[in-house]
Amino acid sequence: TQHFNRRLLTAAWCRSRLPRREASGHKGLYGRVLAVGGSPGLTGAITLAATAALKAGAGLVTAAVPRGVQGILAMKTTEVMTLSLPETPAGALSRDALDPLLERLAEVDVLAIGPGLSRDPATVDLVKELLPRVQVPAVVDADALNALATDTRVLTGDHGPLVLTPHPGEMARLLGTTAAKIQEDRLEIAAKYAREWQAVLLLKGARTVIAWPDGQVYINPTGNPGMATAGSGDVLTGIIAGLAGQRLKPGVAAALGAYLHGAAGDEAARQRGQRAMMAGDLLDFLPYVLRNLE
Ligand code: NPW
Ligand code: AMP
Ligand code: MG
Repeated sequence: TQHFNRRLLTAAWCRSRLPRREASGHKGLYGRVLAVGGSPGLTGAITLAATAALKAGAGLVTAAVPRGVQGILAMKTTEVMTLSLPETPAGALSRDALDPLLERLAEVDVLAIGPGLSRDPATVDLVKELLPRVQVPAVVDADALNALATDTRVLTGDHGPLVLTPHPGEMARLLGTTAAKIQEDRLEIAAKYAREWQAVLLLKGARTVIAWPDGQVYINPTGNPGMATAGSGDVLTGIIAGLAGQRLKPGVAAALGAYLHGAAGDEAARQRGQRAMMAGDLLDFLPYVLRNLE
């Protein structure tokens, strides 16, 4: 058995780590976020993630998407900027998106990648070539995790600071096992692979586990089953990226993000009910959760 410290996240812990808003602050100070994802049929995921990053306090957010869905993103969002990238015949990001992405990454503070990206083989190759070359903190979710599951050498090799946010199904793909096996041993598995991959590993589901590469493990008490709804995880990805953009360490951004996301879900459940609530409601209630925690 391995050794790790486990702690339940508290409001006090989170409050003391909320990024400050300096009187003389400007948007560059609060972080430039590049959110990469989206494909035909999955445009909501990247919209939710990019919007969540802004609502969590990021200064500037750009959604980098395949050319064919750029207009859709621009229509669905207002404050989010868009970057149009080369696409495959199926409309997913192509390998040719690598250079423009690397160019833009030189100008941002944090990357979020995966929501709605699709599992197109060309996109899978793109993710595996891109991630080892990213130096800013990267929040890796959804189909970007599925891409890494085809070859986990990206995780065992040299890489910049990573926050991996798998749900049990995605974690099972990364490890070549079943979601049921992951659920049997959530804490131990999260702690083990955070160490092994030297990444912050946030394992989603009721009582989300946030494991740091140094062996510390946090458990999130907020959230409810109303959050088992389409796009819920995409909102979490954006919140964490938005917090990391405000210069929080990746492990702190992940833990605080999970807490705020769950608290927004709890407020959404209180006001709208667990059955009816949707991922967009988490965006609606995040401002109140942030304000009340201050
Ligand atoms: P089962 O068989 O259902 O029980 P996928 P996805 C399992 C985008 N989205 N405990 C689950 O198991 C995402 O961003 C776009 C146990 C199933 O096998 C991605 O890009 C939306 N098992 C893409 O769609 C809104 C669990 O995992 C598998 C589990 C696909 O993402 C929706 C399902 O995972 C979506 O966010 C748990 N707690 N949780 C949009 N509006 O644009 C999950 N599983 O196949 O990776 O599908 O998560 O929907
Ligand atoms: P995803 O499957 O990527 O959309 O992520 C789902 C999000 O909803 C994660 O943040 C989960 O932790 C959260 N969630 C799903 N089901 C529950 C639950 N029963 N209790 C608390 N949080 C949940
Ligand atoms: Mg998801």
